[in-house]
Amino acid sequence: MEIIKVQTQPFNGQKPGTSGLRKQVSIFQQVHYLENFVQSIFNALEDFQGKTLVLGGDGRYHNRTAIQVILKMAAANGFGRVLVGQGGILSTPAASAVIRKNKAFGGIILSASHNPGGPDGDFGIKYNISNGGPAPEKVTDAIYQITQDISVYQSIETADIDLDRLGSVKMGDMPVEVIDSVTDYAELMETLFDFERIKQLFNSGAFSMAFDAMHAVTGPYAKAILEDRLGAGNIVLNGEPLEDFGKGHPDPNLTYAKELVDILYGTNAPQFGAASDGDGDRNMILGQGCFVTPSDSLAVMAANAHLVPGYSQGIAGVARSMPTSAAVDRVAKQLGIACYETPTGWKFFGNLLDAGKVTLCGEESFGTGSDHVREKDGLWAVLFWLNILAVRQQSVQQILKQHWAQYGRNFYSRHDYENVDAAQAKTLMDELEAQFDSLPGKTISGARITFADNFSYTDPVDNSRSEKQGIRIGFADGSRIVFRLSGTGTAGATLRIYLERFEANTDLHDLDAQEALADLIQIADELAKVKHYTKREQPSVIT
Ligand code: G16
Repeated sequence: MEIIKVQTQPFNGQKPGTSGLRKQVSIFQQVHYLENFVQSIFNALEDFQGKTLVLGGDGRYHNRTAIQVILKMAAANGFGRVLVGQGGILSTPAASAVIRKNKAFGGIILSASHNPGGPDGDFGIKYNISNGGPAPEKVTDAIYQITQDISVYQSIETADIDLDRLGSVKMGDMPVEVIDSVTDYAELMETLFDFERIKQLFNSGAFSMAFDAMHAVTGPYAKAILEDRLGAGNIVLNGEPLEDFGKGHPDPNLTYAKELVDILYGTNAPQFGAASDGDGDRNMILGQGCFVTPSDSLAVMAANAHLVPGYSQGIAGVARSMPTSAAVDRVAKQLGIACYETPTGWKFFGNLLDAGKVTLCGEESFGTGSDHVREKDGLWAVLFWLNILAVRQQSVQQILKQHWAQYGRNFYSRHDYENVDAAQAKTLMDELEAQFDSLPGKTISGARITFADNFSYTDPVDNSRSEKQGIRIGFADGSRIVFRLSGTGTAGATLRIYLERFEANTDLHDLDAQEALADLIQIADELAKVKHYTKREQPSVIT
């Protein structure tokens, strides 16, 4: 096998964001762009020679091309073998499961998650370590450093392999195994959930569901697990993965999964609805005419984990990202278990999960997961809910209402201003921060501010420190407004405003969240001059 060394020059801006490097496809298509980043990943790693790499992506445009490039570079750089999903497909949680099951050295996942795909859409790449989870900041920082002065990458000259044929082939001297994308993952799910009981629920004749795969990666997984193994019937919508996601925006929320939302809020709605995103790690949970916020979903899961076989022995602790509502904190308190608050980004849960400090974790950004893998997991969350529904024999709405009655309701909403001017968004954040000293003690529209800070986090396992993870404004009644700039967008800046208010009074639990949070929405605008800096009258997405 002849290794070729290709001279190259650094590209600006190859800095991984909240979850890997995400850019427009046209940027990734520049000569050497992908190669530079892949070589920088390899250069940042040590002692991987002869070891196994897992490789797969969400099937978006450029996925197949990138996989062939990475295979050749993996061979030239000395990996022992690569496990690649059939057709280049592996959902993010499935990739995590394959890394763990095969004790691989690590994995490369090609995805821009919920961002649109196609020639005019986005592409992305991230590295996962041997625990199956996203590389921690010290690794992504090292990768970025290397991208800034890279001058050569290694590859081999050889024909592409057939990604659609299962089995072992060689890329140069390196074996490549094309594996079934679903099997390992489906088997793992069977060890966690009561498949028999869920089957009975589907067979009862009184229960049906709709699952929206949004033409993204979960189609084959949902068909294999929900339709074939659990006998749910024909319940998968948009189940064929398409390179441009059918020109949709594969983000499972009330705005972008409108087709599913209309079904669940329409006449003859099924009892349960769910959707997942581009790479299968996010989930949205719906009942008949009812939406479960991701923050509430995490809390309900924690409170009902004892009903689910994989978790019935008890959960060690829970973790949530800082902007996620404190609903799960209340459950943790009642269960007498620890609750950790981390910065946004699944990578921050890795150490807590590895150390056995937490079993369940979740984020307001439609992510929930557990220690079964080291990524958030969309279908896992759907199965978790199905297991709860099968045991409790109640509707989603009943379960939610009883939950609020027991723990109180954390009214919650996130307002996104997408693709606003980046400089203006930064000024908004800077000006907010400049007010920190004067805010505590101040009363705005009847609400007294008790604290204002920029969240920082010290990892309790390795003591690593992460600063400036989002501006928090806290109020005397426990309400909270959080301001953050997204780390996953690729155009302009996306401002996220997270609003939360606790309500103990059951009589008020049926209020619409936007109504219950109206005062805070007004205060957020006043404090940060949101309309002024974003030049928008309304958020682009409300969840
Ligand atoms: C990624 C991260 C999540 C994070 C989300 C939103 O999700 O893995 O941990 O919550 O981005 O991040 P931001 O608010 O910075 O846009 P995904 O599904 O895009 O990989």
